[in-house]
Amino acid sequence: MSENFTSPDFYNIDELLSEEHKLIRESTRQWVSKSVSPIIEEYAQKAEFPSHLIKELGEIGAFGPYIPEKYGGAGLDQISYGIMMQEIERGDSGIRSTASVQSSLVMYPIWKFGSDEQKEKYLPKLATGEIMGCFGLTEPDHGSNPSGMISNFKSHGDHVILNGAKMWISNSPFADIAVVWAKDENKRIHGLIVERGMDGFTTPETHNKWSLRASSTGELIFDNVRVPKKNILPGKSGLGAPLMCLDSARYGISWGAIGVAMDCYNTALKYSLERVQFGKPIAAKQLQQKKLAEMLTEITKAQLLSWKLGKLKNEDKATSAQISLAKRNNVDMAMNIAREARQVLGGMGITGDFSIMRHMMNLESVITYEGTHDIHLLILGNEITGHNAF
Ligand code: TGC
Ligand code: FAD
Repeated sequence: MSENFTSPDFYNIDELLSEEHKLIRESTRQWVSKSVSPIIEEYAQKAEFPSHLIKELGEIGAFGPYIPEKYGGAGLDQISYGIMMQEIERGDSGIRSTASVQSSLVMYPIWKFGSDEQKEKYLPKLATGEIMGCFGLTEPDHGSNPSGMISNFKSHGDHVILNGAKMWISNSPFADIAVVWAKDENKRIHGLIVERGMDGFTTPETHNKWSLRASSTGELIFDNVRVPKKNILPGKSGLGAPLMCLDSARYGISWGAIGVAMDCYNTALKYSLERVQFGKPIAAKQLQQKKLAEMLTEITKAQLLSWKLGKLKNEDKATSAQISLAKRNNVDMAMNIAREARQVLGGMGITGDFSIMRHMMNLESVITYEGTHDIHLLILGNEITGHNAF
């Protein structure tokens, strides 16, 4: 990855960005080039999360960019949030995961559905990274269908008793708090803030991943955990509450995927200009040019999609189905570009000397989490036809 990375901008999309957007992009890009790119391959090879980046992510404003400043956020717009996710995911999807879980899945629900006391207690510390959070929705037997969840709590004086298990939870092994979704005695879903150290609450790590190796993933186990009632998010209940958080995170992923695609495209372009076979750079061969031309076409379409979605989000007009379309399209686009770019590099493409193979493996998680590729198709199918085919 080049120190002086310049993003492809074939349609002058920069004209659609404000000076502030471009400054945010430049500063995030510089941070990624300085702090992420040089170390990330080594951490991925070791399957270790680079925890020293947490403080720096807080310093560059990657935790809660659109959360109001009075709660420690940066008070920026949705396009700024997207641009930050794009630049961070250019470095690695796992680092973007950490930023988007903290922002969209932990800070967002506390900000949107939390009490004043919860907001004041948690948001400023989450914004700096002094404390880290995770989001527990998926269960061993309920992934695409979270409404079937069995995690539950029963009232017990000023506490509730929480039981159940969550699986595939980003950052759970080191998180200080977990925003957990569970059913009350009436089978209504609520969000609860569970703190590390509460008796009966454990977070075993998930090992042997070939994807998102520089991100820490684990379980959340609740064995009669006593959670104070004041830790329940009072502002919204029902499945719609966690789905609103997912809308915010899925939007950020639509931008993040563009960052991965840009990095793969740039790496393939540079390599194809330098690699000589049959007496010429392979960039002079029609088949390689087809790959590069199609990559640039797809990146350009994705850029326009996410930018327009960001405008709609700024106006609070983006629908869930529009967000599904962008997440689904852009992650698929990035996967196809990573595969093609890997081939442009021939054998070198499989090594850790280049970022492409790591990106490609990471994308296998990104296309699965936050709603699988097929679930987003079904969300669109439902929107178009009015028939729920889940
Ligand atoms: P359904 O009956 O359609 O809806 C239930 C209630 O929710 C409302 N609703 C929404 N509200 C806000 N935002 C949305 N996007 C909403 N979608 C639906 C809906 O109106 C209804 O409200 P009400 O008042 O009538 O009760 O629900 P369903 O059970 O049929 O499921 C719909 C489906 C399949 C789309 C949903 O379950 C789904 O999206 N499944 C995928 C699960 C998923 O994405 N899990 C992600 C887990 S978190 C994660 O992966 C983090 S990775 C993080 C990282 O590392 O970056
Ligand atoms: P399943 O739901 O079992 O799906 C298996 C296959 O069946 C998929 O291809 C799916 O598309 C398909 N399928 C399912 N239903 C239908 C249907 N109705 N029609 C047709 N096909 C269908 N979750 C969290 O809550 N918090 C996190 O922080 C988090 N982080 C994650 C990090 C990683 C690295 C990974 C891999 C996952 C993470 N997840 C997290 C979980 C993720 O959201 C789920 O893996 C995802 O929602 C899919 O659920 P599942 O794995 O149980 O697959």
